[in-house]
Amino acid sequence: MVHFGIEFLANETADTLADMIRFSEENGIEYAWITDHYNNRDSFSLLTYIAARTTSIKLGTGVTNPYTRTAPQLASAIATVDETSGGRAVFGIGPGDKMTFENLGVHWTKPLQTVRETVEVVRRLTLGEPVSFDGDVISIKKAKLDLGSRSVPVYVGAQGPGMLRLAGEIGDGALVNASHPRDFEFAVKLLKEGVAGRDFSQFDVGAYTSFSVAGNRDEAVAAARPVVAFITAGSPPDVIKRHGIPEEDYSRLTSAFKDGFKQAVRAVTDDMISAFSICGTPDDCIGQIHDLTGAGVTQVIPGSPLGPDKKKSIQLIGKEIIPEFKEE
Ligand code: F42
Repeated sequence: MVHFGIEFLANETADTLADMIRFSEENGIEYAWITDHYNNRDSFSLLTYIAARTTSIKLGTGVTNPYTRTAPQLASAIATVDETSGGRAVFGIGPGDKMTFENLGVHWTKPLQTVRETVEVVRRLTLGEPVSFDGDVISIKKAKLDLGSRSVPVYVGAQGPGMLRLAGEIGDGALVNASHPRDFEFAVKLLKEGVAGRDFSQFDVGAYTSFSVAGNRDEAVAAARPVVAFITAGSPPDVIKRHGIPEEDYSRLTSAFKDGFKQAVRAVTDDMISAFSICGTPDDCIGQIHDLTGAGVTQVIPGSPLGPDKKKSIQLIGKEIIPEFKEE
C-alpha cells in the first residue's frame, strides 16, 4: 500500500497553508508535512491552526530539530497538535540545518545521539509518563506533561548512513530527501539494518521529493528547474557520482550560480531533472513513482515546486496519480 503525503514550506501564511492542506485532504492526500526553520513561520503554531481547519489529514513537522527547541518543549508542542487535531499528529524530527545553527550560535554537537535521546524523551512525555532521564546530552528530573496519554508516530529525517540506521532503529518511519530509486536502494538497505529484528513492513519509508506535475511536460520541467538547480548544487559529491552526473555539468552549474540565479537555472541538465525530481505529465510521474515504490518507498511526499500552479498540481495528484496506486 502506497500512501501519499505533501510537503509545504512554512513560508506562507497560516490561512494560505490551511487552504492548501484542506484542498490536499479533499484530493485524497493523507499526510501534510510542514518544514521547520527558525526564520520561517513557527511550524507547530501553523500545524495547530491547520488542525482546526482540517478533518482527516495527518499533520506533521517535516522536520523539526532538537537544537532550537528542547525535548520537553517539542513534546508539549506536538501533543498540542495531537490534541487539537483529534489524534492526527505525526512527529518528524531530524538533526536540523547546520548552516542556520551557526548563525544562531547553536552548537551542532552529537547529532545522532541528540536525535536518539530527544525521540525517547518526547515519546515518553507525550505518552504521559513521568520522565527522569540521564543521557549524554539530555538530563531531566521528574518531568511530566499534563496533556493525557498520546501515542504520536515518530518519523526521522535522514540522509547519511548513520542517521538512516538510527531512523530504522527508533522511528516509525523515515523522511528521506530524495526522488530517485537509486537513492532509495542506498537508503532502504540502511533503514533495514536499523529496523533489525522488527517487522520492516510496518516501517513507513517516506520519499520527500521535489515534484512538478502539469498537463504539459515542458511546463512541469520549467517549474522544476529552479528547485533542481539548488538541490544539485547542494548535493554532496557521492550523490552526484551516484547519479552519473558528469563532473563538467556539475561544475558548470555551481559556477553559473556565481553569475546569477537565471544562469544557474539554465545550466540544469535533463540528467539533473531526472536525478533530483519527479517531473512531467501525470503519466510520467506515475512511472517514476512506480520506480520509487519498487525501491521500497511506502509514502510519496510531493514537495516544492509541486508544479507551475500548485492547486492544479494537487488536483492532478488527487484525480490522476493517486488512483493508480489505490491497489498497491
Ligand atoms: N532540516 C531542517 O532544518 N528543517 C526542515 O524542515 C528539514 C526537512 C527535512 C525533510 C526531510 C529530510 O530528509 C531532511 C530534512 N531536513 C530539514 C534536514 C535534516 O534536518 C538534516 O540536516 C539532514 O537530513 C542531514 O542529516 P544527515 O542524515 O546527513 O545526518 C547528519 C547529522 C550527518 O552528518 N550524518 C552522518 C551519518 O552518517 O548519518 C554522520 C553522523 C555524525 O556526525 N556522527 C558523528 C560521529 O562522530 O561520527 C556524531 C555521532 C553522534 O552521536 O551524533
